[in-house]
Amino acid sequence: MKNIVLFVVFVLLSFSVRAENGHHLWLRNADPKPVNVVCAKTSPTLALAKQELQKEWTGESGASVSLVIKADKAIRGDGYRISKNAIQANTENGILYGVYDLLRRQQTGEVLNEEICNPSYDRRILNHWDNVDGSIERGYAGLSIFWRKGDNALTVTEADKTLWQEYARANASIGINGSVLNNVNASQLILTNNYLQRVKAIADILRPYGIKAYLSVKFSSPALIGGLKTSDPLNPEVAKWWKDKAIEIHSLVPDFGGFLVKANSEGQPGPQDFGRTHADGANMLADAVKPFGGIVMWRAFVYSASNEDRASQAYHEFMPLDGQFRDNVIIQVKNGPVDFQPREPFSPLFGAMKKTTVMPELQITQEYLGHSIHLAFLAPMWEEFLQSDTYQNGPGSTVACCTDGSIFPQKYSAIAGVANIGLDANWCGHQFAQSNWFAFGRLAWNSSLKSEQIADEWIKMTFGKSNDNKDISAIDWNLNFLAPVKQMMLESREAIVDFMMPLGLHHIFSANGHYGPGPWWAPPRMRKDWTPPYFHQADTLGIGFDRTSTGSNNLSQYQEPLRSELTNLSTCPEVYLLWFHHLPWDYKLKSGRTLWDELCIHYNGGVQKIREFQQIWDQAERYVDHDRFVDVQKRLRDQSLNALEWKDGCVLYFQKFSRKPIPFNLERPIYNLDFLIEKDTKRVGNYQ
Ligand code: BDP
Repeated sequence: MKNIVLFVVFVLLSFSVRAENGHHLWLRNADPKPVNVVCAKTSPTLALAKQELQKEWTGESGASVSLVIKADKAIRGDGYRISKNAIQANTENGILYGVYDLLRRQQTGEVLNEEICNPSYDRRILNHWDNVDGSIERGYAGLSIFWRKGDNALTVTEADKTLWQEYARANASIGINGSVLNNVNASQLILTNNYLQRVKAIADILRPYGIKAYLSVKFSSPALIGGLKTSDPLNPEVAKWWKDKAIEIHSLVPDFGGFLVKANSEGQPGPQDFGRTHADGANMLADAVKPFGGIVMWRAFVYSASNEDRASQAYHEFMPLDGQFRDNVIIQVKNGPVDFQPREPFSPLFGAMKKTTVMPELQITQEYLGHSIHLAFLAPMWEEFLQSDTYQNGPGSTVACCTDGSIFPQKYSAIAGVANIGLDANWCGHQFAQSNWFAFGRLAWNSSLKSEQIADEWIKMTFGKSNDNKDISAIDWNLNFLAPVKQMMLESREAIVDFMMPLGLHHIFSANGHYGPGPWWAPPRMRKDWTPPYFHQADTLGIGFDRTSTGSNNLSQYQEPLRSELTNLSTCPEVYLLWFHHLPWDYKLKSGRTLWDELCIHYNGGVQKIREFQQIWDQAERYVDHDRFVDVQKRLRDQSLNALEWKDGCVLYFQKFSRKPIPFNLERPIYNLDFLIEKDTKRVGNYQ
């Protein structure tokens, strides 16, 4: 009897824990009302649309909603016309997106008049850097949801299917319609039949949710698994091998989306191994997938150990090829020219390649923003990037406009985000990291959305139902939970920039973990462009990377008048100062203070912000379920400690060059530099 009681208690406990462990993401409606859904057609996708309405409806009780597929020129692609009681679209996916939108507006209380909503980008894709052994490159939320190792690695279980379906639903609810299922550092195994069978199983689950599967491929696959002597893209046998492979994939996955390729980058094979160009390689693959409507996303993340500024290399490699790519090739370009730093200017390739389709690649996983420990809401970073004016087609040529088809004629438009999803119960490691998955989908759908709105929606949907049993009024909740938490989210990325690398500093991480500070990190035999001193260039005279014409001249890759604005010290935004300029320690900033003092103030300000976030969150306890509250609270404490290490490490290290005091009104360092360096060396080894 005692055992039975214990068992019941255990079951109840595990249910309540499960209920609020974050697994339900932003899809956690608790109180649905009856609704009558009218839809003349039937299909798996329409059935889902209907079911979602019936399960989640919180509009007027007993209302009737009609779902209508009807051609309408004002509606583009998977867009829809939405009103309180009807959704009209050209496609089934459009109906599904309209349904999720309607439900979202019900939950967030947004007023809804009749409206047409069209997607900014046609292809809104997650890139999973998941390895076929189940590990995830730069993943901080557990192992892969798609792959695992071991004897039964390829057996598809019911648990797999459930998880993939939950994943698909979450994606569809925010408009994501593509998933690249494996790492850009791809294993050739993915193209073997055993693995393709599992790809088929995944694609079958994703399909009704309107999501296409894509694969990353290794360029040398023909030689590695096809028994060919070469993988030269101009060799007819190689081209035939890829054509046959595309046929095989399409026989299993009829709506297969296409390939993503990292070639001749960081040791990956590519066409240049055979004296061919990126265009030769990409076009050969594009021809293979063309008959099935597939695309090739060819990454521009290329750089070598040459003397050329790393920020300039991709432009030099790709610009001469502009116009040489097939129309189903898209060049996938990271937002910044270096590598997903907490802040970078946009890559000069945006808008510059006028005869080639270009798509942005964002990083949702927080490789450089504190992994799953730091609270970083990334929508402000992406908004800043998408709204940056490239001037490539006159003023107003924002990155968004240069990539979504509104300026350049292009057959496809696409945007990708490197996923932050793993097997962790809450999918993303940090509860707040879910907001970045959400934000990516929302911005991919509507690139002009404001971060504020996205944060507002996410908080309401994610935490709005937690206080069911508590006596908390809407006014109280809005004032004392929604407003401060939203403020915290909106300031969180800038706080990280401040305590890690303010004023345009970049890539001053220790070793390749990309987590803690390491401005000092420069093992003698390491490639110079992989060490922080290459990027910060601190010396007794000053600090920063000179990218003007007296330095690397990377600025010449930007269009006028932006080039002059960034070159001219009086107009260069201070957030990019040390990205583009090497400046003396006593250079005067707009505040009237010296560069050194201002640098210290930013580092200090970043630390103080995280402490403010702790105060905000501690006061949120009443409004959040216990598990999620404690989880976030713990991580904020760790973030506070990390921020302090960053500040003390960087300020004390740079002080060796500036030889100036830390402004006396700022908090004093509590760490010694030697201690931090030693701690770091112990952690990463000394790489001799
Ligand atoms: C870098 C990551 C590395 C990736 C690479 C890429 O550190 O793990 O493989 O980007 O994007 O940021 O290919």
